Amino acid sequence: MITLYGVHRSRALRNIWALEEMGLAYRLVPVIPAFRVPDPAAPGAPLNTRSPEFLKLNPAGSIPVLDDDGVVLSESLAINLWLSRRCGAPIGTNDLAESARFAQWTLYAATEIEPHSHAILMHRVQLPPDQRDEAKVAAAIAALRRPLAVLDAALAGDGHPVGGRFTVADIALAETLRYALPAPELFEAAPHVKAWLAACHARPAWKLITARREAEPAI
Ligand SMILES: N[C@@H](CCC(=O)N[C@@H](CS)C(=O)NCC(=O)O)C(=O)O
Repeated sequence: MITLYGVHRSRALRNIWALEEMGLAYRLVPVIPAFRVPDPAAPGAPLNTRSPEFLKLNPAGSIPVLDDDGVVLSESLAINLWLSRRCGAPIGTNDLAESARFAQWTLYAATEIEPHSHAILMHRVQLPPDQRDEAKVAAAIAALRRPLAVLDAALAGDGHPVGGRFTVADIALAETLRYALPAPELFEAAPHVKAWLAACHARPAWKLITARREAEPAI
């Protein structure tokens, strides 16, 4: 049995997306980021990332965590790489070379894209207005121009980063790039990326999980 600890309004969304695309049965245990809970240590507080029982699962104190029949993993993108082996094609793979390419693009997403796209999301959307810094947004946009050009060229071939089909590599890239959407000028300069991301977001699994995400309480 697969258990995923997290909520849709978090990086667990990329694992929920993969699980839905793969058609794997799973149980979702809501664990809320502690910073959204007014008093995370209060008796009766909802299960959160500072709850002692959750810290036993992930001492790093962050969601998501996956428990797949006793294989307990943290790090959202590593979880999707595990799932890709577990379920095989078409979303995953059991082919060694393809698996390496999934890792390549997943690490590219984690190291070259997410730090900058996350800065855009924070400073254009999530932080209170008095804490936003447009200089940080400008630096993040500048840093993302090359990765977007690299991905644009990769997508110009068969429309996907790996294997000519939608895979966990698409999920890693789409979910990290989504944070940069508040900087639309980046996507205007990368037309293949823009069209590919729209196609990712037109998928039935994405529509299902974003509807659930909207219905989820804001804390
Ligand atoms: N690199 C980690 C980041 C996990 C992470 O930062 N999760 C956030 C929610 S999106 C969290 O749990 N924050 C809770 C906290 O900092 O207490 C991953 O991709 O899984």
